[in-house]
Amino acid sequence: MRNLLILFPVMLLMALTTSVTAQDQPLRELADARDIYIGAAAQSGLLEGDYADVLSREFNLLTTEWETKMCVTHPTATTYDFTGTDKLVEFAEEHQMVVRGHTLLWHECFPDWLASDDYTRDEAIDIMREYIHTVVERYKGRIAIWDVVNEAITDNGLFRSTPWYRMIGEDYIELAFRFAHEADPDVLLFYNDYGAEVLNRKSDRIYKLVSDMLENEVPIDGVGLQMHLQVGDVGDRLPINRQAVTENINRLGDLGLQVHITELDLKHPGKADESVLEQQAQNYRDVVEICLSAEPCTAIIVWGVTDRYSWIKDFDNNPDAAPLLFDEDYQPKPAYTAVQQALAEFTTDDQS
Ligand code: 9MR
Repeated sequence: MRNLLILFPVMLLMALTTSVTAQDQPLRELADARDIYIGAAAQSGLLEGDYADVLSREFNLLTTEWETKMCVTHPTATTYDFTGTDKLVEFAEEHQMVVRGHTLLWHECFPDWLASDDYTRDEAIDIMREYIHTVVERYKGRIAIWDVVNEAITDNGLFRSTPWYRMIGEDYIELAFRFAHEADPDVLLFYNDYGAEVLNRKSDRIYKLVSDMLENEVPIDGVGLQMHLQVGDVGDRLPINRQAVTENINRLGDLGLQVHITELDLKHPGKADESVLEQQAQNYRDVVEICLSAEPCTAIIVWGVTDRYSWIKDFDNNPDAAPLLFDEDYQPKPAYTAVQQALAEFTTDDQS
């Protein structure tokens, strides 16, 4: 009896602490407990004050938003510039965050010096090999995951006519993965694209691309689904159909690949009123639940820390765009709470 009397307050305290921490736990602690990554895209020029606090408190993974693209890292034929990437990698290391390097080959941010297409196939392959080796070897053991090729397939399921494609041909993709693997055999290598979340012509073509790569023993570890979505897109009967996304993730998983949700944000027209923010929160919850319910999905990465610096503002010419988890003043939005709750509470039993 005496034991029980002593134990009771201790148990009460434990129960209270558990319910409080479930509410207040940073996203990264909840994600760590599930052994998945929760990440954000980041920019080196912003790494101070609230931005740095929120980024390091909430996320266990950092993606380099634009400073590791070729036009930045290899601006002329004879020079490299790693200033921004170095700062991001140092910040991540200081805060025990994993780094996702984004991205080695992309048709945008393609350097002018290489843009003439005036190279033979062999010359282009040599340039690519030297470039990939230089970048990947520099961050060996520090950048754990690379988006090797970004957006190489069109919405119609064709090879996009990128400069690399024109200079080298279809096999530029597999060569890029082989060079990255040579440079760092331990790094995880991803193909990344948008609009391939559900089952459609594009995701079918990507599925074939990565299947062929695996058949040819090309080192590839995963596929990134960007998920630049619009509020109202995700749901059981909506364009980003939960079941279709889950099927898509699982078929990639059946090949032995991981899937990362790499660039998640949810835009909306005009200003976001309370009901838009609520719907946005529900959509964020949907995406997190999709990832948690599909075993191959091992990372959810939002495309920015705060609405203040989202790319959507410029892209949509909408100064009121609020597509992320934290508002302009770094306050958590309903979307944040939804992600937090889903990470804390979701079980596959919740699915109908
Ligand atoms: O958000 C990125 C923005 O800051 C850069 O100016 C831009 C060009 O480098 O790239 C944006 O990120 C893109 C990503 O790399 C690939 N998928 C689409 C993203 C939004 O355009």
